[in-house]
Order: sequence, then structure tokens, then C-alpha cells
Amino acid sequence: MRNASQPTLKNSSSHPVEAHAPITVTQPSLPELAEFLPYLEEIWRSKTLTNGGQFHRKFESALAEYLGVPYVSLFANATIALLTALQALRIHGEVITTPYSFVATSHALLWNGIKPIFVDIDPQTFNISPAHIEAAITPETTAILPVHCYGRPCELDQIGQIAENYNLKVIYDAAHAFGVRQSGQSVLNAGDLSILSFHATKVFNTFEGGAIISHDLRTKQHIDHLKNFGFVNEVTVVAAGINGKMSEFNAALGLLQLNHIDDVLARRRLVDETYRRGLRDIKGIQIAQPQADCDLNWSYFPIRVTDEFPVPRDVLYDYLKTQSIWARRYFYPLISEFPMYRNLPSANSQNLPHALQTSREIICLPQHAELDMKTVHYIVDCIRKLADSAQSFSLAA
Ligand code: T4K
Repeated sequence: MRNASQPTLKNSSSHPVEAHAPITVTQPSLPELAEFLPYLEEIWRSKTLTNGGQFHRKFESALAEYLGVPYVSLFANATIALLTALQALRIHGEVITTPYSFVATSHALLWNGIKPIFVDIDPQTFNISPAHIEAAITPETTAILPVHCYGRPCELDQIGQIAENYNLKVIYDAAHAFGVRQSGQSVLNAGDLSILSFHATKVFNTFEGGAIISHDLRTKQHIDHLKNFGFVNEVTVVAAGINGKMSEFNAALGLLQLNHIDDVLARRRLVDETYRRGLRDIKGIQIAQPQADCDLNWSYFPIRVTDEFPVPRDVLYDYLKTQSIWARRYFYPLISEFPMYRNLPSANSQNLPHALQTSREIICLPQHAELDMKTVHYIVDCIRKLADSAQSFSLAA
């Protein structure tokens, strides 16, 4: 049972706090600088900095091959890619989406004058619940915008079937899902389009960056025109496009990063396994189970701090900070709680009980390829020590 009053705990871990620089929720994986210098020299020599240079071309095709997808269009970031994807498919009216995501997902709808319709998530997968999607469809609905939250695949078949039955487009926000596969197939091949993020905080980074995955050449070409102001050639503009282009610097880095990504994923997997072993017997800490037949990318390590944990989620969150552990509450608050969304009828908390509860219980622990196992043990140790001390405090009270 949880005791509302909080025990005073100062560095209760056996590991001294002083020994730790801040342990952040993530840290970008980067190659050795020396490895990147020849790429920079080539950019300096060619003087082609952007607008589809050689690194842009090479990275696009190398990425398509690595991911196992037909077409990639590189972007400056995933938010511009989302905005462009909605334009490319001429989405309008209402779009059904999840409130349990980063704000960029819904902001892309608002920026296109589209009304987001929030539906609840499945608490097991953290992803939009197909049963709720169907119930939210109206004559104004034109598309579904699901998110593979934490890189955990959505219910692809069910969402695909609903889209087919109601003639809706599906754009997957796959910002977290770099390299994720289900039954041997890239999840990026599902739906009409998928959007990736290569932001510094992601599994695979190009400092900033993103991409749209499409399935036919015509759609790719249309997207490529849209990201270049709508230009097809020097004198022809076919649409009111935007500047979403990725620079040669980012593309060159991406090309180099592809050489290292498998190593990065292997190290993240080890972090994930070490957390699982360490946390499994702490009462009140729930760990998401991996879905069957999936190759994941271990992009986040979310835990739920349930009622059975002796202190509330935010007490643990604040305590971890005092121990130099900068975990994050992704995704709290829900998107639907932010001022620009909260008055929508679908943002009503009664409509979103699982999303709401999850956002109140979630903590994403530090997870990245540079974490050593000693640090992972230290984090587990801090959580266990807080639980034990709070338990004895509540028994003594
Ligand atoms: N869709 C979804 C589902 C998304 O999650 C996101 C972005 C998007 C779309 C849009 O993608 P982009 O347009 O960004 O490509 C971060 C990221 O800024 C954001 O990209 C990401 N999702 C979101 C989940 O997380 P913050 O506000 O948590 O980032 P920040 O700056 O607090 O960084 C977290 C920690 O990472 C820091 O404590 C230290 C470390 N870090 C961060 C940066 C930027 C570094 O070590 N180096 C760095 O350069 O939003």
C-alpha cells in the first residue's frame, strides 16, 4: 500500500552520487570525428551543400536498402515530413490519432487545418486501439495517424482492414520505429506513408533529420517536389510546397551512421535485457513485454509505476533526479491536455482512460548505446532502494 507522505531519502544508494555525471534519458550515438572528416572534406571540395547532392542521393538509396523499403524521401526533420505527408495525400477534415505521443504528431494536423480526433490506446502496447478507431469514424474522417510508440508496432493488420473498409488513408508516425520489423517485414511498409525521425535523441540520428517512406515512384516524386517548394524544374512549380530538404552535412552523417547502427542496436538490446533482469521482482514496477515475432530497436525503456509501488510515480521521478538520473515522463501530459487541444470533444478524459492512466504511471529510464551496465545496475539499485526505504518507512509509521 502506498503511503502518501514521503520518506526523506538522500542518496540511499550504495553508489555515491558524486560518482555520477547526469545520466540523461538518451545520448546521441556518434562515429569517431576522424571518420566523418573525409565526408566533410568532400562537401567542402564539391561546394554542394544542399538541394539533392551526392550524399543525399547515396544516403537515400543506402537507407532504403538497409530498412527494406521501396522509396525514401529525406527531410530536415520528422515534423516537416509529417506536414508534407498530410499534404501529399491531400488529407483534410478529421484524422483519428493517439493522444499518447509527442506533440508533433497532432501539431502536424493543426498546421494543415485538420481536426485531430483522439482515441484511446491499448495499455499493453501503448498504441492506438483499433476497436476505438472504428467507433470514432464519421463522414468527415479521411485518415488515421497512428504512432508506433517507443518503436512498438501498432496493430498493422487491424488498422489496414479498417482503412480498407472505410476508404481511409493511413500515415504512420514511425518517428520511434527505425529498423523495427514484424514477421521479418519492416513496419515501415504498412499503411500509405510512414515518417521517420533522425533527431539527436533517436536511435539513429543525423543531428536533425527525418524521412517519408512511400511505396510507389509517383508518390515519392510528388513528395520530393513538395519538400522543394513544389519545384519540378527551373520554371515549373506544381504545388505550394515547403522547404523540407535535408542538407549534405546531415545526409553524409547519415550515410556514415549506417555503418554503426547494428552495433548501436546490439548495445541497446543489452541495456534493455539488463533492466528487465534487474527490475523484474520490484513490486509495482511494470515492464512492457516485447510483442511476439518483432525485431525491436530498444529505443526507450518505459516502466509503469503502479499503485503497488510504495510511492507515486512523481516521487520516484524526483528522487531519481536527486541521484543524477534524468529519466523522462514520455508522454506526460497527454497531447489532448495541452491548451490547443483540450477543448476538443475527443480530448475529454473520459474518452481516454487508458491513455490518461498510462501518462500518470510512465517513466522512461535512460536508454542509449553509451550506457554501461554498471550505470544500469546503479539505476535499478536506486529504484529498489527507494522502494525498500519507503516500505520500511510506511511499516514504521
Ligand atoms: N513524432 C514523434 C512520435 C516524436 O517522438 C517526435 C519527436 C516527432 C514526431 C518529431 O520529430 P522531429 O521533428 O524532432 O524529428 C525530444 C526530441 O526533441 C523529439 O525529437 C522527440 N520526438 C521527443 C520524444 O523527445 P525533448 O524535449 O525530450 O528533448 P531534450 O532536448 O529534452 O533531450 C532529451 C535528452 O537527450 C537530454 O536530457 C539530453 C539528451 N540530448 C538531447 C539533445 C537534443 C543529448 O544528449 N544531445 C542532444 O543534442 O524532445
